[in-house]
Amino acid sequence: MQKYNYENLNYIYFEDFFNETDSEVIFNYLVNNINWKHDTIKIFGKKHNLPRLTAYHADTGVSYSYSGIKMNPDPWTKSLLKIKKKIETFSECEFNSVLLNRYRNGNDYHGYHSDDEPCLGNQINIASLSFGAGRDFKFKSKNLKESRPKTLFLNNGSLLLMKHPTQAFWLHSLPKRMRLSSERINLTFRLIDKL
Ligand SMILES: O=C(O)CCC(=O)C(=O)O
Repeated sequence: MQKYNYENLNYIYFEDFFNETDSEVIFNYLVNNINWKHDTIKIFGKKHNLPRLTAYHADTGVSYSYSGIKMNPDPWTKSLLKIKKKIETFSECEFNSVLLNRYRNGNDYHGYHSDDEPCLGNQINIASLSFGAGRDFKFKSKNLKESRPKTLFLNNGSLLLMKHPTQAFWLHSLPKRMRLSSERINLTFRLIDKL
């Protein structure tokens, strides 16, 4: 387990949060049982497909809006709830929603952003689980003087707990990896204010 807390970048990375067997079972469950959507976003008035598939599960009435997309929740499944409980016990944080991202191959990606929407409050802790292909994950400071990004390699079965105040000071991204043909699924658990 790697703990990092320096210059407001505060995270815990747990490489083997799930063992290989459990990770494979969970990956297959997610591929076959989640209702994956291909959303579009508008950039300068033009519609673009998101470069990944997504899904969103949460407590009743807990919707999530980001980048102009409003996600209404599907209910928790038994398996997602079991995973949520395990993460809550480990992190001592409470979560009421999970955003799922499915990267079909190395062409799918997530651009730099921070998860700092007002509905997340001002003490934001986010638990991020990875299954399938390992991918680089980058942190970049919002302070332009510190321009060098930091890279973490997110393994199959790993947990990255991004703790307060990371989202206020750092952006993160999952860059393209052109030669990669295998899939990765990411689950980010959040605590969202119910409107
Ligand atoms: O796939 C990842 O590891 C990143 C996901 C992410 O940044 C997000 O859902 O906000």
